[in-house]
Amino acid sequence: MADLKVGVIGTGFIGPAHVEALRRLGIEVVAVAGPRSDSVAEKAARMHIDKYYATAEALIADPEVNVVHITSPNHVHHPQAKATLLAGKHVVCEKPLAMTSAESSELVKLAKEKKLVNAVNFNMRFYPLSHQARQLVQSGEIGEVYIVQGSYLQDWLLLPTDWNWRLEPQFSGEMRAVADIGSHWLDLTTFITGLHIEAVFADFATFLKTRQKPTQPVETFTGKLQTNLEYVEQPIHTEDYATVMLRYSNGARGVMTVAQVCAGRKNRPYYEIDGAKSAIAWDGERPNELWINHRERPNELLLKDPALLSPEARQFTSYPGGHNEGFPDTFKQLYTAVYRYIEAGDFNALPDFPTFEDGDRALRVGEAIFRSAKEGCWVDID
Ligand code: SOE
Repeated sequence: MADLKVGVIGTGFIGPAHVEALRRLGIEVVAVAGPRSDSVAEKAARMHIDKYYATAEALIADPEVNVVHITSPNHVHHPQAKATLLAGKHVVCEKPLAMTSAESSELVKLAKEKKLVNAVNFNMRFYPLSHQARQLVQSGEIGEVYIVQGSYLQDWLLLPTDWNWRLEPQFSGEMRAVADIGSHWLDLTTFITGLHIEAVFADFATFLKTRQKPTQPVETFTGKLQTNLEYVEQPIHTEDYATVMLRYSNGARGVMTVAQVCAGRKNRPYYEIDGAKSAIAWDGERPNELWINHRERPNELLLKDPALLSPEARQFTSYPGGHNEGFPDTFKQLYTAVYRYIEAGDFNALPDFPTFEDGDRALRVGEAIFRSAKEGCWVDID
């Protein structure tokens, strides 16, 4: 991968996670771009990256850059991904891919026309046990899937003084918890089951109708660390909470609850998939454990150990049993798949990572969820 040079747009919480993961694979990050020229210089220096830009456009135009990672706020994902593709460069874009399915379908089409690699950063697929769960379900070991249930809970937006750009629709879009973390849960369970969501029924709630916006910028998750800030009261219209009922293509049913106001849940995706023969369950706070549950014999607890995993799961595992792999490792494993695909250069081969098509589908599901929450009815997925 020597000739691949990467530029990363965004130097907040997730941007550095992309940089770190790429470096663990020996992939060179030659430039970063940030929204505020003062902090991007400091962030670049902290990451030992020589080149930095005050605008995404300048980074995309850099002739040395041939792959762009987009980790900026949601509202600029579409224009930055479009500019990257038009510049003839491969792109890895954080979720959600765009603000609307009209934008995301344009990106799918353009990437196909340009024959450029395109990925959406649904990194949770790359916990080793996510691939193991997929193999268990899709090989029929738990039988026909009846129920897909679970939640994704956090607490970093619990307090009225917790603030982030995700609370502002002009940056995040018309939804918050569903777009930010619901998209992960829906992509992960779709990846594992192979089932497509056909219809949704959603209930939203905004418990904090107003919040205190700090008078200076605050990065994701860092609000908990800051004190002595000055605040301005802001009205809030996006959802703190959502529960979504799901109907799947095989007649299975599901339910997902997402919220970022759940004290003590720091970052906890959870699913249980119940089949005709057995069930599986996974807790993101214990990502190296997978429960395999039975009716007529003792339940099993599978600990992440490459020696016990399927070949599909083993290829995305780097450490032996008992050496836990977590959140940062999922970025490394995702990029292992993406950059292996770029290196192979066969753009007709089926990608083994989430692409813009997955990002586009996620937006169509999100738009149906938003409509259902507004209209109070079942909504079919377009
Ligand atoms: C905040 O909810 C956040 O950083 C998400 O935006 C990420 O996608 C998730 O992986 C962790 O939490």
